[in-house]
Order: sequence, then C-alpha cells, then structure tokens
Amino acid sequence: MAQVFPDIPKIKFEGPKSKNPLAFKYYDADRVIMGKPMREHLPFAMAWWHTLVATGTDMFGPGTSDKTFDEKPATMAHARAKVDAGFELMSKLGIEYFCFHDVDLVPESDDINETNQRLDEITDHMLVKMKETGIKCLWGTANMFSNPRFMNGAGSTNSVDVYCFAAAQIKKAIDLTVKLGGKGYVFWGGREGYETLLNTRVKFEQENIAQLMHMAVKYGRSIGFDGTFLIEPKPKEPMKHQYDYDAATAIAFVRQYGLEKDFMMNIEANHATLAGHTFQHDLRIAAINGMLGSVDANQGDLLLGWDTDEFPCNVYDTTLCMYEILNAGGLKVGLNFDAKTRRPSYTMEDLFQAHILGMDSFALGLIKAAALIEDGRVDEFVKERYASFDGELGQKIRGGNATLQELSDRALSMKRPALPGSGRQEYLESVLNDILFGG
Ligand code: XLS
Ligand code: CA
Ligand code: CA
Repeated sequence: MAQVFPDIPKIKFEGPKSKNPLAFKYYDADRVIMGKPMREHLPFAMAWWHTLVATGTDMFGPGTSDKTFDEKPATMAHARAKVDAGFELMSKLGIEYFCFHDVDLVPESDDINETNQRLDEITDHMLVKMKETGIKCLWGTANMFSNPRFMNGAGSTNSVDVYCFAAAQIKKAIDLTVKLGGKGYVFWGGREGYETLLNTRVKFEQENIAQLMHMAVKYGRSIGFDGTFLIEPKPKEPMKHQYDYDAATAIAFVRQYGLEKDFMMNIEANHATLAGHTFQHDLRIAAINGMLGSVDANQGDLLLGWDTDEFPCNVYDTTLCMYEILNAGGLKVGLNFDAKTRRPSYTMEDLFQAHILGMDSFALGLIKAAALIEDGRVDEFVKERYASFDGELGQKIRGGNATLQELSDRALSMKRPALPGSGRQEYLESVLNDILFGG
C-alpha cells in the first residue's frame, strides 16, 4: 500500500545531541528507568480527534490543515483513509495506543442505526490494522457534546429521549471499546453542567448522570469489559460550570453515588489549570485517593482562559507529573496526547514534530523525576518536615486515639509552641533546578 506520509521516515532515538527534527532526543523506548523500560512507564496514545480529524478551525476562520488524505470528507472512504494515516503515523512514531470518540471514526448519520453500522465497518478495518502493527486501544468514549441534541447535556439533559440517545451512544462505544480491546472507557462531561441555575435542577441532573454511569458499568461488565471506567474532570468550557469541576469534585461524586469500585480519574493537564490548580495538584489528589488511572498529556496557556490543548513542552510540569506517577506506582491506563498543533503549524511534518515534542518532553520528565526520587533530598526533607508526628503523641493522634482535652492540656502546659520549622520552598526549588539543569 502507498504510504500516506512518504516523506516522513520511521522516527528513531538519536540522543540529546541530535539536531534532526525528526528524531527523538530523549524518548528511548527500551531504556530502563527505575527497573522498567520507558515504553512501559509511558504508554503513549494518539488522540484520534486531534491528530486525524481537527484541521485548525477556530471561531474566526476555517481549518488550515488538510486532513482529507486524498478522500472526500464525510465518506467512509475518508474514514478508512484516516485509519490508514493514523496507523502509519503511530507506527512511525512508535506510539503503541490510540484513543477515540465514536464520531471521530466515521461520519455521523441522521439515523443512529446507520452510524452504528458504519462504526462496525470501520472497527473491522481497524482490527486488521491493529493486528498488522501490534498497536492497541487505550480507551474509547462517546461524543455526547457536539450533536445539537446534547445542548442541555447527555446524562444531565432535561429530555428523557435525549437521555436514551446518550445511553445508546455509550452502549455502542463500550461495545467498540471491548471489540478493540481498550483498557479504559472515559466519561468526559462536556455538557454535563449548566449555564444558569435559574433553569437547572442540579441534584436531579447529578443523580441522572450517576444512573447512566451505573447502567454503563453494569452493561460493560456484562459483556466482559474488565478495564477501568474513568471520569475526566474539567471545570468549564463548553458549559459555564461543569459538574466534574476537578479531581476532588469528581472523586466526591464517584463516592457519593457508589461508583468508586469501577471508576478512576483521567487527569488532563489543561483542565487542571483551568480549574485554578497545577497539573501536579490534580494528579496528587487523584493519587492519594487511589484513583490516578490515566492522563491526558497536554498543556494549556496560562495567559488564556480557555482550553488550548497544546502538545506538552514544559519539562517542569512533565517532571512533576512523572514524579506523581512514579510515586503512585504507575498508571493503570496510559498517557493520551489530547493535544493539537497550533493553527499555523498545519503541515504533516508539524504533526509528527508535535508528537515527538510531547514524547520527548515526557521522556525527559520521566528521567528527571526518577533522578529527583533517587537523589532523595526532596523526600528526605518532607519526611523530616513531619517528624514531630513520629513520636508517641503523634502516633496517638494519627491512630485516632487522642482526645481534644488531652491535646489542649498539653498546649496549655507548653504555654506557646516552638515555630513549626521552615518550609524551605526556595531550597527545594533549587534542588529541582539542580536535578533539571545541574551537571
Ligand atoms: C475536551 C476533552 C475531551 C475528552 C474526551 O476538552 O478533553 O477531548 O478528553 O471526550
Ligand atoms: Ca481530554
Ligand atoms: Ca482539553
């Protein structure tokens, strides 16, 4: 078969001294870091929607990037051409997984039955390619935010008929995820939220979302899906307020409605920052709750208030992300490049370089996070910082065996405590710089 990207070679690791824009400087799939090869620490996935569908359209103008792959858009021939392009791109980059929404794969018909037939057909073709290349599915999801029927939400809609369409799409997307052997199934509640409380029953809507999730779990488990269900938090956009605001909110939701056995979090960097947190914060919150399942590996622009989905280049952030992931013992699912090239970066070479940037940034982050842990200065300081709780009294408090009376008596007898010890933030930041840039 003719190549879709004949000018792009297989991307190889050439090391940090290489100036070849089509080579990895840090991502060396077989290099062992803390006992595991990079490819296992970093189960990278291509996002079907950005890489194969998005053309750079924005509010002010049409797309700049040609993703027709020589076929007429909105046809099944085009859908197949996207599959061929995607598998060639992933093979050349050494990306081992992909993520998809139902309607990224095929043109959506007015009749959902026809859409479903198209999905069956395209996934047959994908299975052939998966067998040929060894590439796997990381996670699937249903797009329940683009079609106008979801203007008031999917699980949170006011229309019982629309709710049934949400159920139908989820059922089909779970079928496809199982057919493709996906490790996860994601719920991103794009329109699960509200524009104004004047027209909204919040409790009613949240209960309905939870019911839909329970039905999804029940159905998924009944057809043999043994992967992880994930919620991807995001505070806003497209809705003014989204129910899955951040990791803490989504985890509380999962627990409130008894979904914690089946659900983990898919933390996206750009969504964490939109919620007013650092990426590291939302990763930590998910991790300490045992729910760090997967990561949407991108970055936002802190000068803009919207979701820019940029390929990650900030090595401070990738290092701190990998620090959280290593400390949590790894990811259950993987790292999806939910990221798009900037509108003026419209060539296919840009598309490859963007993925190289993302993979190298995470590989460097992994190397540096491992070095930070092996260096030990940060962990040592943190241990020392809480050392006053190591004694008998601290243990009593931690064990839930202390009383307010006894602690108060102790405080009164001390009259005033010693200051609690410096936080040494500047020192720790210089350790981080040393790890990142020191010789
Ligand atoms: C949009 C979300 C979306 C999810 C999957 O902001 O990131 O792409 O990852 O529906
Ligand atoms: Ca995402
Ligand atoms: Ca995003």
